[in-house]
This record gives sequence, C-alpha cells and structure tokens, in this order.
Amino acid sequence: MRMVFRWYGEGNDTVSLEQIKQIPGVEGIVWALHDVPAGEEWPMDKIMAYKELADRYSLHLEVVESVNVHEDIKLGLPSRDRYIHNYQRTIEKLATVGVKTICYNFMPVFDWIRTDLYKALPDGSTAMFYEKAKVDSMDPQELVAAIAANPDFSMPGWEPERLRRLAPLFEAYKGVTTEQLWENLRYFLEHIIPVAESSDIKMAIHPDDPPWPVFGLPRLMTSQANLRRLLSLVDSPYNGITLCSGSLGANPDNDIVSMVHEFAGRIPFAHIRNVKVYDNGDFIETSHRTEDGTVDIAGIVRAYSETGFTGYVRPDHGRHIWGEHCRPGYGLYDRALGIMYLWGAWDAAQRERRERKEKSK
Ligand code: DNO
Ligand code: MN
Repeated sequence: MRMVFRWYGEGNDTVSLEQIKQIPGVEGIVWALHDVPAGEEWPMDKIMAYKELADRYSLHLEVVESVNVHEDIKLGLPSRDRYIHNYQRTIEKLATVGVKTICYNFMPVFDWIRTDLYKALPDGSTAMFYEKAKVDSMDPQELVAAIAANPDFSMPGWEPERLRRLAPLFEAYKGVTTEQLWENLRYFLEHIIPVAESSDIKMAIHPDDPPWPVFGLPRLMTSQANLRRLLSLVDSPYNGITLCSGSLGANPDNDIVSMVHEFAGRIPFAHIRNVKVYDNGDFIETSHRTEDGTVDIAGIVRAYSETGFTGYVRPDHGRHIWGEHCRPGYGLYDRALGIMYLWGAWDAAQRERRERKEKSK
C-alpha cells in the first residue's frame, strides 16, 4: 500500500508540507483545486503551482480528491455535456503532471454530512458526529427555511453560496428517482472512462456518507451490492472505487473486509478510518484503532495485504487532539497516529503472509 495524506493547499490548511513529509512512509499528497467550481475545467497554471510545491518536498501528487461532478450531470440535464467535456479536459491535463487516480463522488446536493463537528469524546478530544434522528426528522423544506431565516446557517464543508442555492436544487431533484440517478451515473462514466483509459488515470468513486438516503434525496454508493453494480456499469479497471471504511462503516451491515476481497483490483484508493456506531444509528469518528470503534480496521488492513493491494491509502479523518486547531477532521496529530496504526497492522499482516508462504513451500 502507498501512503498519502490529504492536503488542502497553502493558506487553506493548518498542516504544512514539511510536517507531512516527516510522517513515516508518506509519499504523496492528496490534493485538489478547491477554488475551482464544480464543472469548470481546471486551469493548467494552478495545476503547475501544486506540482512545483510538491516537488519541493519530494512528495508526489498522483492522487486527486476530488474533481467534483456538476449537479447538472447528476440531474441528467442537457447542459451536462458541457460539464462532461470540461471534466474530460481536466483528466487529460492532470495526466500531464503524473496524476494516476481521481477520487469523486456522485451524491446529489450534499457531500458528507455531520450534525456536530466538535463533539466531545470521553478522553477529552473532539470528533465529528452524526445524530441520525436529527437529520431524519429534518424535512428538506424546513432545512431550506432554516437557511433562509439564518444568514449564519452552516453545514460542514459547505460554502454559503451553495447553501443559498439549495431550494432550487431540491426542486430540480424532485423528479429524479434512484434508477434515473443510476442512468445519469452510467452516462457520465461512459463518457469519462475512455478518457481516463487513454490518460492512464483510474477513476475512484467515493461511497456516500452516510451510506443511506438523506433529506429525501436518492443515494447510490451505499452497499456492497451497489458498488458491484457501479463496477458493472462500465467494465474497465479504470472504473474503480475509493473504498472508504468510515463512510461505509456507518452502516454496521456493510462488511468491508468482504468488499476488499470482492473488489480487489478495482480499488485504486483506500480511505481507512474508524467510526463508533451506536444502537440508535448515531455515529462518531474515533481513532483508527479497531478497539476504539465499530469498524475492524486491523481486519481490513489484513484483507488488503492478503489481496496484494498496491493502491494508495490515506487515513481520512481524525479526531482533534492535544489542543490542535485545524479543519474539522483534518488535523495533523490524529491522522499521523492513524498512519502509524495502519503501518503496524500492515507490517504484521505482510509478515504473517510471508511466513505462511514459507511454511507451505
Ligand atoms: C469522507 C471524505 C469525503 C470525500 C469526498 C470525496 O469520508 O473522505 O469528504 O473526501 O466525499 O469526493
Ligand atoms: Mn472517505
């Protein structure tokens, strides 16, 4: 496995490239042009600026997260072709600086959702939390009204302009069924994957977070069966998955170890993090250690080792510890600790695998 670390860019992240460089085994950054709106072609000069920065620290930029998909593509509007064209050009440009994997998601309207960014854990650290009943009980119209009534209303990871556009977006999605969303995803992939193939860039869809429908909007990337269906939409190694153990793990029915085995060869990128899921469906992001949450992190890492995984891995979110002030989920300390846990689990699994092979000779 090849360890990488998400970095939001200079002036946009509390963690420095110098710090990232000192985390054992980290070889590259996971990056994006966060100031380019979804649907626009990424400008080459901005891409080059990242390349120069990464080069200065001998970190690679082979993984991009995310090139976001314009809502018109998800909605299947006629204007989608223009945005798909821009997406294709962005893929080609990214290939010129050595990008090998692009993570994206296909969630209508919302990316990940949490109800609390800094919920206290018993040890005094804080972490992102999801209160299921709170989201379930929120009617989309109430949400739109709450945003209209409160200019300071915020959602984690959401720019205010996007929040203000929420009402028309909900309106637009009214007629979009789950099956139509699948069709729109197929259309997108049929146009994108050939360009990914010729650019030698693997597309890796991120699961929906949480992995169930929210605010009455359909969601697709929620389960093993649905990920299987995604892979069959366009049967190419360039149509792959960002297997995120935390997003999928919020539903304890999801067997991630089984997914690692089934989807081996189609997982260019792995997000490995733990969540603690409560009986009422609430969940909190905990440290990476298996014992600290509901997800069998050590078992997942062993499964990657057993399947000969050679893709990229990042620790995904962490808690906020030791008084660190950072982007929610994206501090230095807990993610660095997470990486060391992942390496420990990986090295143990690799050794066990080697010894097993030796014995069977
Ligand atoms: C959650 C995170 C996500 C992810 C985007 C990918 O697990 O990894 O925020 O970055 O959804 O497009
Ligand atoms: Mn993730």
